[in-house]
Amino acid sequence: MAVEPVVYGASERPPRGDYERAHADYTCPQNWASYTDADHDTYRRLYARQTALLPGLACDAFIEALPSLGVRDRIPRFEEINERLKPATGWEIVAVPGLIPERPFFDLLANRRFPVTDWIRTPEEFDYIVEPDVFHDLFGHVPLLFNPVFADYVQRYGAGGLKAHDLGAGELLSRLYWYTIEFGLIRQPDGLRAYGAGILSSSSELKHSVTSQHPQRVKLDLLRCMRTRYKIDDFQATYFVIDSFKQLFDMTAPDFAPLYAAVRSLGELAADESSASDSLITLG
Ligand code: HBI
Ligand code: FE
Repeated sequence: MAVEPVVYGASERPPRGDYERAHADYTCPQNWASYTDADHDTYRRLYARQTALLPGLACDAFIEALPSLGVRDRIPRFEEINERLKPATGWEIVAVPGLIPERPFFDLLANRRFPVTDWIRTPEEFDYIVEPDVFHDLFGHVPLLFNPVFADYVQRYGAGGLKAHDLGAGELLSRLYWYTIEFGLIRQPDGLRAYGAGILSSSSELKHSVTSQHPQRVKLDLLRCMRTRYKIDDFQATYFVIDSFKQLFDMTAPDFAPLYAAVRSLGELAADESSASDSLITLG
């Protein structure tokens, strides 16, 4: 099927996957047999490198859930993960050819179906890739879907996204996705840790997000977050910090429509801009 370019973050990019194979809801078969030995080896090497970096930087809930992905020496079959995931939190992962348009994306999340890109980066892209590939989606996003409270937040996010899309506020909600599900930090009793998939699947941003003095870290406030633009191809200049997944779930219970109006009247903030009302989180 012909597919319109997907707005992912602030830029439109031609989609990379094979969308001809996608159904109307953009899901497609994983086609596990099509992975090459090089693909499986890339996954194995990415998994090994990333797990070695987690202690002291990734949140406890992620480290605890990671083994639920199962095999680590090859790309897992999605149905193998679903056999464990569905009973755990009612979620299942579905294969997609890559980035998909906003509305079908929100619709999948609202129905506890997480879209996982079916292709993996080339060995030359080992250290960095802008678009999400199967390693980013599986390693970064799927483990926390085994955590009941976080899994409920992602479903609530999807439902909110559908409403936002119909109100023309999809970009504002994509900022909430960006600064929580992709790049969120959480304060644990033993210190700051990462829970965002974009950080957890990055060999360089994981340490940076939790230990660097350079970025600002702001206590998550929905309005502040939705006012804040983001960069998709560099470390974040601002990270938003929560104290628990329950806090994240509870704060997204009310209707977002008043927030959209407030963003419009207060105006937007650049990714590295600070705001007088920020509650800053300092290191150490
Ligand atoms: N599509 N497959 C996929 N994965 C994403 O994370 C994704 C997407 N489409 C749009 C999107 N994310 C963001 O713009 C959301 O905030 C809507
Ligand atoms: Fe992602």
